[in-house]
Amino acid sequence: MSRTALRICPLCEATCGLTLTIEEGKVTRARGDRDDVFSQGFICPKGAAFPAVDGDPDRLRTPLVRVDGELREATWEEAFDAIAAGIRPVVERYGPNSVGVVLGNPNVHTMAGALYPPLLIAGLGTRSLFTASTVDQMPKHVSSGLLFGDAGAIPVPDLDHTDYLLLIGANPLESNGSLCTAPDFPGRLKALKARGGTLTVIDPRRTRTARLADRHIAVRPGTDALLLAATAYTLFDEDLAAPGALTPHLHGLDELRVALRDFTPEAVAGACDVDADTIRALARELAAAPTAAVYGRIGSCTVPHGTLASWLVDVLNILTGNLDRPGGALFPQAATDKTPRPAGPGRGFALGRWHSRVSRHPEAKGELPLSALAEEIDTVTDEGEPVRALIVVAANPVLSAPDGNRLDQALDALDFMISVDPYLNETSRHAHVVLPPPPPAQSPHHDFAFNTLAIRNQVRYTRPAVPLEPGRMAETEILARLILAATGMHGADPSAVDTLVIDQTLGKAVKDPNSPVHGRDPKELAGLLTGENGPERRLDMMLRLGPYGDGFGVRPDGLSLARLLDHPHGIDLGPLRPRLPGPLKTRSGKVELLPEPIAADLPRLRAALDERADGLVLVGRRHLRSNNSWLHNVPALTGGSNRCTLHLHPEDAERLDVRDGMHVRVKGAGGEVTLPAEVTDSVRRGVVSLPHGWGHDRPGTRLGHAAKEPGVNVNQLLDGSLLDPLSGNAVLNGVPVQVSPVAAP
Ligand SMILES: Nc1nc2c(c(=O)[nH]1)N[C@H]1C(S)=C(S)[C@@H](COP(=O)(O)OP(=O)(O)OC[C@H]3O[C@@H](n4cnc5c(=O)[nH]c(N)nc54)[C@H](O)[C@@H]3O)O[C@H]1N2
Ligand SMILES: Nc1nc2c(c(=O)[nH]1)N[C@H]1C(S)=C(S)[C@@H](COP(=O)(O)OP(=O)(O)OC[C@H]3O[C@@H](n4cnc5c(=O)[nH]c(N)nc54)[C@H](O)[C@@H]3O)O[C@H]1N2
Ligand code: SF4
Ligand SMILES: [Mo]
Repeated sequence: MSRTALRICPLCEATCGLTLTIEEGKVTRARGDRDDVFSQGFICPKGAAFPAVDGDPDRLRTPLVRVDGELREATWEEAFDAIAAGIRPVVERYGPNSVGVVLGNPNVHTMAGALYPPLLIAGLGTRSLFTASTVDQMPKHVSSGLLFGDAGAIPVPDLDHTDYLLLIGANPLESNGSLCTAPDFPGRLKALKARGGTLTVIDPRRTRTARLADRHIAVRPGTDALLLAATAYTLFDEDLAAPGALTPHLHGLDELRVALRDFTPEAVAGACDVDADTIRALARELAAAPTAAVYGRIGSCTVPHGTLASWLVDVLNILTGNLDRPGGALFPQAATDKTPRPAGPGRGFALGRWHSRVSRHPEAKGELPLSALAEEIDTVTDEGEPVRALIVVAANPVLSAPDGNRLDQALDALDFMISVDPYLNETSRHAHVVLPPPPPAQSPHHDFAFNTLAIRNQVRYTRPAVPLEPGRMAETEILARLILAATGMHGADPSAVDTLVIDQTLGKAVKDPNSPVHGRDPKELAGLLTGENGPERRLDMMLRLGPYGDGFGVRPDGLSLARLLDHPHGIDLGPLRPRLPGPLKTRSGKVELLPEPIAADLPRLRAALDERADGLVLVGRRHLRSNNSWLHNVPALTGGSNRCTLHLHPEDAERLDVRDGMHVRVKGAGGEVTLPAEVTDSVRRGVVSLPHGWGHDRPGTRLGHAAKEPGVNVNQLLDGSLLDPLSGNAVLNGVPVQVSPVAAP
């Protein structure tokens, strides 16, 4: 007997709706759901491999607990007993900051990851929080925080309506898009061209995306902030700056003009290796396009001037009048967003409210740099306690963060470590307790994060496609029990966590004059919530209080969980619409064009005008059939062109006496790796490229397939000292390396 069930794909940010075929409790096939309101049937090779990802025999089935130095299968009760016994003494003896929390990328792809980690951090009261954001998009949060007063207010390019798209350091043909949720990104780029629009791509590699472009600018890695500053300069210089309807919402336009005056196209050309005419042409095209959207991603964030580049992306959107207008870059409005408050001054965005203990890195958005995790564990200072216990949820920093070898040793020295992870991998192998979440088919799904970054407002929810296997525990329950065990309430009913959140949220809402439930009785409202369990009731509450919600009966045709369950393929909430000044939470109530921390960082950018990399620099790359460090164990997604090789330009290869397929040694500040070279002119001269997430050759893991073709860990080339100072984001691109040929092993 076979049946089908719907499941939103969790394997990238595109959030496609899938139709799963289920035979005898196992997922045997995945197709695109043609009726999905957002993805309309699109699926990529990764989504098609959902059954293999879900059914990977190496996924852990039971918790593991370390006994006499060895990880052994255990019951859930034993695992949570061990957690309470392991964490509490550390908190009580050394204080809350001695317990670190590490959150990895899949937390934005699970309901559990959205709903529980904030409570874990608050419950512990720890400031030792490290997440994948500081090896990714933290610069964008910081620039949004400074410009708009809200680190979460990230404008999204209006892909389906724009006339001109400028993509900077993004390769959506492989990544399927990021901070821009758009099922079938490739199809949407082709549609842009088909309707006569223009695509410009800035990338040191001629990627599949760059091949689609009308103009490809192969910038020198790490210099985008200079290039964008010169583009903004040109808009002022040629009287092309025309914010139009945005003008009343702007503060600091004249100061911005003055601040950019040194960044002429001629001044930046040498550093960027882009001629001044190209930069002027880019500025003129942006200004002339009826609508245009500027968008930057990994290549613009994971670089020394990541925050400045991210800021300049929006500066260009603003100067050309394209922020907050259809066809430009707009702020989505998700169904679970908070009730919009009336426009006006807000509390603003603060940076550096505290600092890391060892290198004194400022916090950003409550986080410390993931690059600093190892030193926060292994270095003793006069001030404060090192991190002695670690709770890792859905993260593999041994591969995804700089200097994995040092982190490997640091993790080994911890008093206690917990991993919530389906795999025994490079990171979780150090844990004292491993808590495995069920595979995705057994988990419910709603995209709390990505709906706030989607190119169309829409809402979807899928219940588990297959019931939990015997012995499994839902990840929501795992995290709720983990919170209780780690905060001194071990053994309490896990639903108490959800009840607490619901009571607090409703208690606040009834006191908020802008809330649709102002003045009502929170107990009555809690009684109205529907859902089969705590997480569903919380989703119901958020939907009903949200901008499209039924307000608990105030707007009878508004959203609720029940309404959503009646629409299994989702509910479309329309195209992105202008929202300013609504999203602004700066103290001035305006867009702050030249915030003080940005102005203070400009001298560092000015100094970069004279920098010239004389040797090779390293950049990353992603492959369509991969996802960071954790899909290399699925045979259907490895092999072919998805290999860990060093891309090298033919002229560099010749100079170094390297031939295609030959092994090369790559050396960086943090170490060296040896791997095959692939000679290709898809990288520009002076640039080599290595994918991340590889290096599956450490002992004590259970990744049978990945270990056969382990690849090397690119992040071993980094020593963790290179950061964007404003955001604490790791510099992963534009890193100096040396390459030399070696005899094949
Ligand atoms: N050099 C270089 N390094 C990079 C990058 C780069 O471009 N270049 N990219 C960076 C970026 S953008 C990111 S986001 C980070 C990612 O860094 P991480 O978040 O550390 O890495 P992932 O490989 O995504 O691993 C996540 C972990 O989650 C586990 N997992 C998978 N599904 C689930 C689930 O449903 N629940 C739970 N609890 N766990 C799950 C996996 O087994 C894996 O151990 O890497 C960064 N590192
Ligand atoms: N298939 C697949 N999809 C993924 C992932 C994956 O690992 N595999 N990871 C997911 C995650 S966690 C994220 S954050 C997103 C990332 O999504 P994207 O940002 O689209 O990802 P990348 O493919 O790394 O594209 C970054 C591009 O920046 C270029 N680049 C490097 N340095 C510079 C520079 O200094 N300047 C400029 N202008 N460009 C530069 C690189 O050559 C590369 O082509 O992808 C997500 N989707
Ligand atoms: S594009 Fe992303 S969300 Fe869509 S099927 Fe592929 S991996 Fe899944
Ligand atoms: Mo990421």
